[in-house]
Amino acid sequence: MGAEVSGVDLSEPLSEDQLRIIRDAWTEHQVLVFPKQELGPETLLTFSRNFGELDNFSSQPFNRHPEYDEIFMLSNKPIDGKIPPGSTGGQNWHTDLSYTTRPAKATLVYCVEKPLVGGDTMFANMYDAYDTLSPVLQQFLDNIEAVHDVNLITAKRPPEIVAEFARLNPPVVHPAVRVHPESKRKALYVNPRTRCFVGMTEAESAPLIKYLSDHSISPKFIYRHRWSVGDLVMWDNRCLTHLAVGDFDRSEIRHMLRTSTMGDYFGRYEDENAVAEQKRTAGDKKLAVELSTLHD
Ligand SMILES: O=C(O)CCC(=O)C(=O)O
Ligand SMILES: [Fe+2]
Repeated sequence: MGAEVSGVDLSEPLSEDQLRIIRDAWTEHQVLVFPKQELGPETLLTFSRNFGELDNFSSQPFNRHPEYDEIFMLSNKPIDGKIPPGSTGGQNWHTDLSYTTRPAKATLVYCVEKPLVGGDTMFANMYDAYDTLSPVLQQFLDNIEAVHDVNLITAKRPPEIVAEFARLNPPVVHPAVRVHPESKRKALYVNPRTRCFVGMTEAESAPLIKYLSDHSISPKFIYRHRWSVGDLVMWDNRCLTHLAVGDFDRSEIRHMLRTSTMGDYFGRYEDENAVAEQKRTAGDKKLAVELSTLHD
């Protein structure tokens, strides 16, 4: 896992040949690092679109780029004197947007500014995590689903943002093991943001989720990226988990731009009826507002 790609300028349009080489290398290595790139929001978006339709981060009530819906800011750089609420670090191991019904495929992060020491990103290989389980546990996991819950994100954020984040993202169900559409390999899709297995109690699920989460971050399954300014790192959320290490001096700036491509796979809400009801009442309220403006 992890490969460095040199000899390409990502701010320029790429040929089909170059893109094929990048896509193949990505399938083979899961994390690609493109050092010494000079990208702005527009060129980052153009490059990212080569790997799929971009998420507009409507699931995120914070840290969105003021001009570009499809860019999320991983940044502790003050805006109008205030540090953004979702600033990086202090999170748990996860795979991007697993708390939505359409989890991310690729995530691309471009490093604009970084602290002198720390602020690395670590990646755990969920193919290896799966492959090294006993056949009996593999078979058990192959046949079950798990609930992913945004409330299990451990990041320090103001309570009103946490509440809005949860309102936007009701719990969802995904298989505990996913087959990667390109490599055809099985990858474990359980991590510390998994609340329980479908059909099992939380008490029954918790020790297994903890075991799998701990097992999947064995040092031999890890690539740790130590950032340099100008790095573009692109990873595959279908077969990896990652962690933004929150060990840096917060008086220093860590400023990165992120895009994510939307996955081809769809999960479902844990409680479809409650979500339909929530949408219906939200729709009713909107209709009431529209009608009242009509009458005015
Ligand atoms: O800041 C990082 O290194 C990664 C942050 C992250 O995990 C995310 O945005 O999903
Ligand atoms: Fe992430």
